[in-house]
Amino acid sequence: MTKTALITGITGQDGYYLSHLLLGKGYRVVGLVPPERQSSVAKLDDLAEQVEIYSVNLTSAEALTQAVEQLQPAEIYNLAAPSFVPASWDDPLGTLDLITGTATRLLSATRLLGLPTRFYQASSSEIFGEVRSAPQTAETPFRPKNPYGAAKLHAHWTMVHHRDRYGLFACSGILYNHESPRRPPQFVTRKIALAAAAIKLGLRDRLSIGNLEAKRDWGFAGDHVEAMWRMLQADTAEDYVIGTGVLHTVRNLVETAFSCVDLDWQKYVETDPTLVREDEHFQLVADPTKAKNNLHWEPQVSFEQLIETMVKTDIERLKAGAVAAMGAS
Ligand code: G4F
Repeated sequence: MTKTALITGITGQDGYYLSHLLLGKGYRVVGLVPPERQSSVAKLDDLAEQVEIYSVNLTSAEALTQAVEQLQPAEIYNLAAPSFVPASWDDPLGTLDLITGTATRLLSATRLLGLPTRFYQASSSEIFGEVRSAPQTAETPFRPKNPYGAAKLHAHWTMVHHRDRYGLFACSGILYNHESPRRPPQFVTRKIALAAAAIKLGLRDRLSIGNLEAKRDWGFAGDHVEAMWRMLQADTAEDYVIGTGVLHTVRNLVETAFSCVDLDWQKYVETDPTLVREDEHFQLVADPTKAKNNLHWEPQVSFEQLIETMVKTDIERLKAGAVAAMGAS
């Protein structure tokens, strides 16, 4: 029988790669997209015709319950979130409501309807925040440092409560940074890839960046969504950290991207103190051993391959006039 997968946040980067994976496995894929965001369905490109889109207000418990009842999904992937971390300082309450509220409403719907639906909660390394040890596992203490991380942690605990108290098959994937050519340009990998491509083509001449010494565990989004699916196929519902286990600096990222187009980054890159975030001395890096052992999951795409693909894709897009040369700052 065809399995139905319900995805919130389907029009984002991860929604695209997850839909692609699930369609390839024969799932019926249904995305819940708020009425005011229907135009974003075009971002699914070639997949837009292959998935079903339901127009549903994610802040309405009634609407979400109706959708779950009607669709009886085998799996729910709750990916919806405003994902740019600095923006969460501008709207802490809106961030909390979308992230925690949607998780809570979906978990409650599943429980109240008594369905055997398996539930994936998109969590984030931002829940670890001010870490005192590296690398991190799912057992590492949580000390979020911003409203985004706090909201993701609240959603994580809500999921744990539903698993413990009501026996739902629910899990969190605590994902580290995961990137692709589909990443919006305000995120640092895409910002740098797009700038390197545009400078190579003579479309701009500078890149302003924040802290060059900031470090992240950057992986490929296509690899990370595979881990989401594997978590829901496991015998037991458990939480996993998902990352490469390797830290790189923003400086490494810039060097790698500019070397893909044979440019000396130091001639083009300037630092802008207004883009530097406070408190970034923490080493957010995954220990993916549990995912390797239990889920047989390992990242397939290296940091260098990822950045090269992003830069080359942006060169092709710029040549085709399919993207503006200036990304967000
Ligand atoms: O690309 P970023 O903006 O991603 P960030 O804040 O780490 O968050 C991403 O990953 C999290 C973990 O998976 C997710 F929860 C979250 O939703 C999102 O997907 O910044 C990456 C690093 C930071 O250390 C930042 O300070 O790059 C540093 N950085 C340095 N210069 C910059 C810049 N980041 C941005 N966006 N722009 C800069 O000019």
